[in-house]
Amino acid sequence: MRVDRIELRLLRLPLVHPFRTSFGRTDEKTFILVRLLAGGLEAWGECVAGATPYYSAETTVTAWHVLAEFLGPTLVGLDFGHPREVFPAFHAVRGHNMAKAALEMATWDLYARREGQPLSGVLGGIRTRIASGVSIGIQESFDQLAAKIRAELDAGYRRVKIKIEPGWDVDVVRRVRERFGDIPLMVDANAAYTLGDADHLAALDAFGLMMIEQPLDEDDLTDHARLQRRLKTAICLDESIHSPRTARDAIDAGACRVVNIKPGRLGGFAESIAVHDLCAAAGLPVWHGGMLESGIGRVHNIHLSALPNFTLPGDVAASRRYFVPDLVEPAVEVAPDGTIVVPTGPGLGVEVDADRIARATLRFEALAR
Ligand code: OSB
Ligand code: MG
Repeated sequence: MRVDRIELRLLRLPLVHPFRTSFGRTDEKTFILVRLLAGGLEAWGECVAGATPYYSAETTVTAWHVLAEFLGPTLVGLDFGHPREVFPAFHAVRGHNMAKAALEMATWDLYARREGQPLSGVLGGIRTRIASGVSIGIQESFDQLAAKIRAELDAGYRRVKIKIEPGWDVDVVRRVRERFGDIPLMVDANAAYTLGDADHLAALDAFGLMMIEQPLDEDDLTDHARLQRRLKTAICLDESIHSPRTARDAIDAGACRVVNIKPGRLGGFAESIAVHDLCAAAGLPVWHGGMLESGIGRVHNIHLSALPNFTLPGDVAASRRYFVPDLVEPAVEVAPDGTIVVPTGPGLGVEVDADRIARATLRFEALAR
């Protein structure tokens, strides 16, 4: 298989609701889409690098640079039999997993379309529907948070994750439990704490959380292991897990009991499947994270979530929480039972709306063989 042409587009889309975490606030989404053309077929990928380097080191500007100057030329020069050969072909480029993933995931879409199979089928998915949860940002007040939780539970979502930071944590969780009882609840700190906060975080043990996500620094497996020994609540790692090797090291160190898989953070689907399989073998459940993706990245995530060890509801939710209209037809919807259907058509299995993409495009570049 050879890619004839790669198109890069930088898009900006307003978010339906601003999203605030311990690392910052997002009002609009700036991101790169990649489109591959090969043998009369087209395929799509979405880069999850953001406008700012606060979740990870990559940004839309670094990703564009690495895609246009290094990864794009490598991919157009590559004759590959299967998309699992693509990530290894990018080996000479250190890091830049989000840029790598955008192209790699598009090659899986291309391969699936060529095979006439849904993307989930070529990835090894077994589910026809996936369980959906929501990630709720830091709010101005508890009442505002409670209103959001009420609306998401009413929409059917199967688990609620709330973002925490110092000053918006134990008391908020206590009040959520008082108001909503025994709902499936977890928290995400996005690395806002240090091991010195261990006693404070241990106060969360009283509330029966499903897990606490990424309490400490991205590169600190050792302190996560110390903290995990101190807590009854399971630690889930997000930012820390950027390769199958870091997943193995985290598991061996006892740094977590659950793993959040985001293909953008891991460099694509092949590496995500490797982490999925490694966690399954070690007896750790995984779930699919989200990066406020447009419909294109969102549908990629839905297909990967169909793999067997995605046993916990993920952050992959309905389009209407993020973008109205979305870039795909039909938009992603959540059923009243909190599930999302895995599309069954070839590749992504949804239509991409070229006009909406054109209207949101700020920058364009094409690379050809
Ligand atoms: O930590 O999971 C995270 C969004 C952007 C960056 C990091 C994270 C998130 C989310 C939102 O939690 C998940 C979503 O709704 O897409
Ligand atoms: Mg997270």
